[in-house]
Amino acid sequence: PADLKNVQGDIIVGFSKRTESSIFFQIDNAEGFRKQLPLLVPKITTAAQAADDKDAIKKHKRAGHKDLLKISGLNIAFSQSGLNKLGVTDDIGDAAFKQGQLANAQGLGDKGSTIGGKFEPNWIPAFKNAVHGVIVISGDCQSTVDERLADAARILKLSAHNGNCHEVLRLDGSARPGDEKGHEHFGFLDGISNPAIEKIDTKPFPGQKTIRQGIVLLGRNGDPTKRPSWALDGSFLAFRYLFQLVPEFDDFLMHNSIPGLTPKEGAEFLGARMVGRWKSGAPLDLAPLKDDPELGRDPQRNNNFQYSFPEDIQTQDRCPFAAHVRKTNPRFDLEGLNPPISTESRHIVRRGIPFGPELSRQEKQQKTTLQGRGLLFKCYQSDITKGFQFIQEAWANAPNFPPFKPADQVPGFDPIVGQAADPTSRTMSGADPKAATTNLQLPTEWVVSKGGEYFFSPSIPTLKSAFGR
Ligand code: N7H
Repeated sequence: PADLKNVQGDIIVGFSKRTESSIFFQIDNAEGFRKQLPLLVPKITTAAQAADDKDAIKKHKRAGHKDLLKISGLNIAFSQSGLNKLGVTDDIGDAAFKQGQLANAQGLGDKGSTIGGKFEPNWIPAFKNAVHGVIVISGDCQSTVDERLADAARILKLSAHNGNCHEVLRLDGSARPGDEKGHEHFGFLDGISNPAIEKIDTKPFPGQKTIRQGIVLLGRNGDPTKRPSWALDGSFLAFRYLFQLVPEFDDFLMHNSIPGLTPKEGAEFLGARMVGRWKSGAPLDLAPLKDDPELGRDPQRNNNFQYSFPEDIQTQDRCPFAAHVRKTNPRFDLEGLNPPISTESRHIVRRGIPFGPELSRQEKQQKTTLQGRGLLFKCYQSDITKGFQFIQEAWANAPNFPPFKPADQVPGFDPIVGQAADPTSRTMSGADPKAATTNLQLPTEWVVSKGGEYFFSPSIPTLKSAFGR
């Protein structure tokens, strides 16, 4: 098994964070960069340190302190073009990573236009040019992050003029304020369900799936692919810059409020049916009719479901087949088949953070987004082709998934992140449990992709030896 001291900390433990910045860079001087990289290693947060930080925060809270403990984390990862630039050209064995996200944009369903036979996604310019790597820095506040960044920039010679590398984009995320802490911008509690990793997360919560280390770490048990030796204990990071149209989402819920309830309750119910959880986090599979905030916040119970109630298997009574959490982690929908279809290799470790301001009064009144906000989506896996890319393309964007449902109830698209080539086909069934065969027409998109990239987050020994070169 992997030694926690050898693995970057955001992968298998995760940073404790109020705020997080991602600094995307291009390498200008490969030789200089390789020389400096080992010097950055003492500044990199390992999984062992991230675990200690978590314990320290728990103790700090338990001791009754109200202030935030000063904590930060720093990790680094490289795209295929970045590895090429560094002269690291061995085949790492993941088609999606090697291709890069820009070439995958159309496959993922991102919107764009075809110019001269070539597809151009509606992405921000930075992601349409080469991004060689990303430094991810988290902390209790912005000044902690800035301090760590200044340190890393000095070591790597990250500079606009005559450095080894220069910044092409910086994206800042932060937890939402007050009671919305831990909730994403549509208002739903996030970060509830992540897989437990064998021999690392030894006390999984009820219902939490334990996966082999090789599903997240390259070269470990469960990773069937032949990898270069420098890839051991690294992980792929899929980064997505996803904007969320919050007032438009809220307005849709009000307009399509589920009948038989007050308009507000019906809107809330519809939102829950789309996500598969109530805003509190309570899963529909356990609380199908009414929110249960206590269940939502209880880690002993809020993940302990499988879509395995007898009535789940052929109906959408408790949770729509297309609900975001059911689409992206179908549990018993595949593992309960005879013979079972294993979902182990489809698991990803999610580490996103929201970005952008709270809704303004004007946005609420006009029911229109006027300021950019959304999710800096990040997930780790040992294979992007089997993980993020597969979940997006073969599940969220696939109307017939999950399989074996009543013939008149095609699940439809994941209403949150499912992307349809033809927007008129973007529908879901089962939004209203009392009219499960009715297809609800969804707007073209509420989650708008403005770019992203696939990165490889190397082990500590590999960083120390600058990929053994
Ligand atoms: Fe999703 N949301 O607010 O609706 N997600 N997600 N996600 N997501 C989850 O269970 C959301 C996105 C997964 O194990 C929750 O921890 C939003 C992408 C997976 O039961 C909520 C965006 C992909 C899970 C959201 C977004 C995924 C999951 C419930 C974009 C992969 C775990 C909290 C802006 C392609 C499912 C929780 C499980 C959970 C939302 C993106 C995947 C509330 C707003 C792109 C695997």
